[in-house]
Amino acid sequence: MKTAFITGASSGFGAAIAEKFALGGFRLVLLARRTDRLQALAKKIGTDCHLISCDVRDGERLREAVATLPPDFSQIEILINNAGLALGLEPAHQTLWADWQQMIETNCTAVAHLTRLIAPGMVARRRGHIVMIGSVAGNYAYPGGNVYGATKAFVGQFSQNLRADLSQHGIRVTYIAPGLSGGSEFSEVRFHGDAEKAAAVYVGTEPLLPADIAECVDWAVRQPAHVNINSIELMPTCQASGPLAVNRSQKV
Ligand code: NDP
Ligand code: 8X3
Repeated sequence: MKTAFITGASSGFGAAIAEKFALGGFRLVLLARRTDRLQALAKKIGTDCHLISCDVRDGERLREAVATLPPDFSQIEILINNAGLALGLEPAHQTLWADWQQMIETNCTAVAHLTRLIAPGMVARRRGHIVMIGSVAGNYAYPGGNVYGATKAFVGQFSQNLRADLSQHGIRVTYIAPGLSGGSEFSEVRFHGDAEKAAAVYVGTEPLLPADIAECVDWAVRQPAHVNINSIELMPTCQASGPLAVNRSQKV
C-alpha cells in the first residue's frame, strides 16, 4: 500500500485529495493545525491515517513530525504540498506586513522545508512524486495579488528546479495551478473571517470545486512511472486571463 503525505488536509483541496486517495487505496499522512477536522476526515474516509497536528511554520515541530513517522507511514511515496493561504486583497502599499510574512512563511518557507525533509528518503528509494499546489495567481498578475501571487510563482519555479535535480533519481514533480475555486475556506481566510466579502467572490460564477483539483492530482499521480506531468493550469470556464492594461488617466 502506497503512502501519501498531504498538507492542509483539514479543509478544501487537501481534504478532497485525501478522500480521492483513500478510494484509491492509499495510506495517508494528514497534516494541518486543526486536529478535530483531521480526526473527522479520518473517520469519514476510513483508510489507514496518521494525523499530524502542526503549524507548518514551526520548523522544529515539522522536523520532529517527519522524524517520528510510524514505520508503516515513513516511506512517503507521494507528497502533496497543499497547505497555503492568501491574506488580504489590498494594494501593495496598504497591506499588513504580518500578512505578507505569514504567506511567505507558509507558502514558500514551509513548502521548501517539508520538501527538503521528505526528498532524501524518496531519492534513497528511487521512488516518489512531489505535487505542488500553486495558483493562477503565480502565473498572471491581478490587483491585490501582490505577495500571494509571488509566493505561488516561487512554488512554480521551485517545482521546475526540483525536477532538474530529482529526475535523475526517478522522482516526479508536478505543479498544479488552479484558478477561482469555491467550496473551501480560501476566501474566508483571505478576508480574515469576513463571510460576506468571501461569498461575494463567487457571486454569478460557477467556480472550480475541491473535487476538480483532487481529480487532476489523482490523474497526475496515476500516470505510468515513465510519465511526468510537469504542470497543469485549470480555471473555471467563467474565468480567463485579462489583457495587459494601460492606465492613461494619470500623469506621473
Ligand atoms: P482552505 O483554506 O480551505 O485550506 C487550506 C489548508 O491549509 C487548510 O487545511 C489549513 O489547515 C492549511 N493550512 C494553512 N495554514 C497552515 C499552517 N500554517 N500550518 C498547517 N496547515 C495550514 O483553502 P484551499 O483548499 O482552497 O487551498 C489549498 C491550497 O490551494 C492553498 O495553497 C491555496 O493557496 C491554493 N489555491 C486555492 C485556490 C482557491 O481559489 N481556493 C485556487 C488556487 C490555489 P488548518 O487551518 O487546519 O491549519
Ligand atoms: C487562488 C486563485 O485567483 O484568488 O489562488 O488568486 S485567485
